[in-house]
Amino acid sequence: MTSPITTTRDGDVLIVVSNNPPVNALSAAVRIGIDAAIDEAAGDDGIKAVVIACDGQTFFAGADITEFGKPPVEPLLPTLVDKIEASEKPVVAAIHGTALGGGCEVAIACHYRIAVPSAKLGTPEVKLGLLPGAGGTQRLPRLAGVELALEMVAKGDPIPARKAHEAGLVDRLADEGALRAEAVAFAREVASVRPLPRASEKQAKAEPGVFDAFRKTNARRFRGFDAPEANIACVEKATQSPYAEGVQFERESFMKLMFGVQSAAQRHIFFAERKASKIDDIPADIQLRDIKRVGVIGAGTMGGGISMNFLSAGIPVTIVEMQQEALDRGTGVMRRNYEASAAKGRMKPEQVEAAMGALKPTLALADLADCDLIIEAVYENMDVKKELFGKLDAIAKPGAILASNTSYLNVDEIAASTSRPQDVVGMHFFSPANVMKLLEVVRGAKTAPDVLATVMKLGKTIKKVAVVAGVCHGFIGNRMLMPRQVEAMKLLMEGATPEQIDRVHVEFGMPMGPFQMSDLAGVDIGWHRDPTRIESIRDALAAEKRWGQKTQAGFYDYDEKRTPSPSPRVAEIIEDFRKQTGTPQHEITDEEIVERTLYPMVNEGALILEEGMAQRASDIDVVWIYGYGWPVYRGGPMFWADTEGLKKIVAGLEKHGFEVSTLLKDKAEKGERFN
Ligand code: 3H9
Repeated sequence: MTSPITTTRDGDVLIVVSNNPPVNALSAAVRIGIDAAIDEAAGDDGIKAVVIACDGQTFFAGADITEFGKPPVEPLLPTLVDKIEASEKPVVAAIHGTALGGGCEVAIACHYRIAVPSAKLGTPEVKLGLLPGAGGTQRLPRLAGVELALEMVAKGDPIPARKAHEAGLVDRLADEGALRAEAVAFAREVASVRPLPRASEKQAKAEPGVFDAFRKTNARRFRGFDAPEANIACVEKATQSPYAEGVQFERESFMKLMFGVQSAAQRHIFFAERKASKIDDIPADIQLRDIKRVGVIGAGTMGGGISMNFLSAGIPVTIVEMQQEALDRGTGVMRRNYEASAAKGRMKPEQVEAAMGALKPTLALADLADCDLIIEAVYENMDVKKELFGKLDAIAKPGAILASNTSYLNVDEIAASTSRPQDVVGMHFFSPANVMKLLEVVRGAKTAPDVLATVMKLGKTIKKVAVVAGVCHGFIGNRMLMPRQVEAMKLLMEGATPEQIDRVHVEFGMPMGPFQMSDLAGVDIGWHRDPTRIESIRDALAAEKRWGQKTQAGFYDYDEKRTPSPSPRVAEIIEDFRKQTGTPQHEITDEEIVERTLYPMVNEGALILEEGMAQRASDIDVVWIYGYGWPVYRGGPMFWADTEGLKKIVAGLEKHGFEVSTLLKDKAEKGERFN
C-alpha cells in the first residue's frame, strides 16, 4: 500500500506532505509516514530543516476518529508529537484549512508555525466528549496563554489564523497562494537558530482565580458534560507541574473520557449527523435541480425565519403575504434580527444590507412564478394548504419544487391537490427557523428522487442538519413528542406536579420539561377555543387565559422577567380534576417519570423504524439532538436506549402497561442494539 506521506527535497529543506483525503486525519499510515520522515531528516546531514504540510482541503483535521476503540497502532500520536518536538532540526508546520485536534497538536509540537489567513486552528475534542490527548492541553497554555487555551480546549471552537498569530500560536502569516514556498523559506531562515523553541519547555502561568472564574462563567454551558471540566483540569495542571507530569495527567484523563458513555454518545452523533445526509436508495451522484431563487409564503415568525436561512446563504427570496401590514411587520422583524446579529459582531452591516437587498416582498402569489423552490409556511390547516397548493400548481414554473413547512399534516394529501405530486416535499423547520439546526425533509409517496436529493443538499447549503422522514402524523420529532406529553399529563392526574416532572427532565439534560415547553409554545395551541367546554386540565388552563409565558400564566406563574414559580391555582385545578375523575393517587418517583415519559419515546422511535418512517436509528437521534435539545452527551433517544439496555426499556414499558413495538421487543430478546 502506498503511504499517504511523501517527502521531497528543496535544497537543504525536507518537505513532508500528507495526502489522506478527505480531511488528512492522522490515521496509522499517516503517523507511520511522518515518523519515518522525522527519522529521514535526523539521519541525513544534508537536511537542515523540515516542513510539514498537507495536500487537499485541509491541514490534519485531527486523529482518525474511526480508529477509536480499535487496537492501537504504533506510533501513537502522543509519542509522535513528542518525537517531532524533540527533533534536533527545526520543524515548521505549514497550515491551511483547519488544523484541528491532533492536527493542532502536531502543529504546536513543531518548532514554528506558518499559516494562511483563511486557516483555522482549534481543539474540538471536547465536542467529541474528549480532550486533546497528544500534549495539546499542556502545550497550548504554554504557547498561547492560559485564558485562550481554556477557551479553545473547553469550548472547542476553532480560532482564525490571525487571532492565533496575535496570540503567539502562529509565528507567521503567509500569502494565500504561496504557503508552501513561504514555509520553505521560513524553514531555511531558522535552520541554524538555536536553541530550538519547544513549547513543552515554556512555563504556563495563570492569574489567581482564573480557573474558578472560567468555570463559573460557563457553568450553564457545561452543565451535564464531563469533558469540559476534564479539559480545564488539564490546563490547570499545566500551570502547576512540569510538562512530563502534566502530559501523564492528560493521558489518564483522556483514557477515562474515551471509555466513558458520554464520549461514545458524542462520537456517535458526529457520525450520525454526517450519515443523516445520505439517502439510502438514491445514488449520491444524482443530478440535482438548480435552486437560484426561493419563494416563501407567509411572513410570520416561521416564514421570516425560513427566508433568513436562504438570504444568509446568498440565495434571493421572494416572500408573499396577504396584507401589506403583515408583510411590513414580517420583513421588519427579519431586519431587526439581522441588525441584532450585526450588533453582536456576528455579521457586518454590509452583510445585513446584502441579505435584506436580496429579499423581494410582495402581496402577489403570481410573483412566485420565477422561483425554483417555493416553501409554504401558512396556518397549519389541511384545507388552507390544499387550496394554496392548487393555486401554486397554476403559478409555479415547470420543475419548481413545492414544499410545505407542515409539522404534522399528510404531505401526500397536500401533494394530491397539485398535478405534480413528484415535485412536492415537506420541509419542516423548527422554531426559531433561522437558529434551530434541524430540518426534517418529508418524503412523500410520489416525491421524485432528485427533488428529495436537492432539498437534502440545500439543507447543508443553509447550514442545517437535514434528516429524511416518511409521511406519518408528526413525522419523526413531533410524533415522538406526543406520547411523552400524553404520559406527562397522566402523571399529573396520578399525583405528580408539573415542577417534579419538569425537574426530572431538566436533570436528565433536556433544556426544559414538558410543562415548561407547553408554557413556552402556548397552552392554547390546538385548543378548541370554547371556555365553557372544560374536559381536561389543559382546557381549564386555557379557559382562564393561562396560555403560558405570553400571558404570564400557564402551568406556572410568571413575573415580568418571565421567571416561573409554582402556581397554587394550577395545583387547585389539578386537584379538582383528580377528584372529579376519581383517579387513584400514588406517590410518583423520579424513576417512574423517566420510565413513563422517556421509555415511550424510545418505543415510538422503534415504531417509526418498524414502519420505515426513518432511514436509521441514528437519524432519530439527530432529530432529537438538533430539534429538541436532547442532551448530546446521551447521544439521542435511541442511543440512550442502547446504553440503558433494551431489555430494561422493554421491562419498564411492560411494567406500566404499554404496548411494546415488535422491533424493540425482538432486539431486546436478541441482545441487539439500535446503533
Ligand atoms: C483527536 O484529534 C484526538 C487527539 O487529541 C488525541 C489522540 C490521542 N476522523 O465534516 P465533513 C470524515 S479527535 C475520521 O462532512 P467538512 C467525516 O466523517 C479529532 N474521519 O467535511 C466525513 O466522512 P464521510 C479532533 C473524519 O468539509 C468526511 O471526513 N478533530 C474526521 O464539512 C468529511 O467530513 C475533530 O473533531 C476525523 N477526524 O468539514 C475534527 N473528520 O464523507 C472533526 C472528518 O464518509 N472534523 N471525517 O461522511 C470536522 O470538524 C470536519 O470534518 C472538518 C471538515 C471541519 C474537518
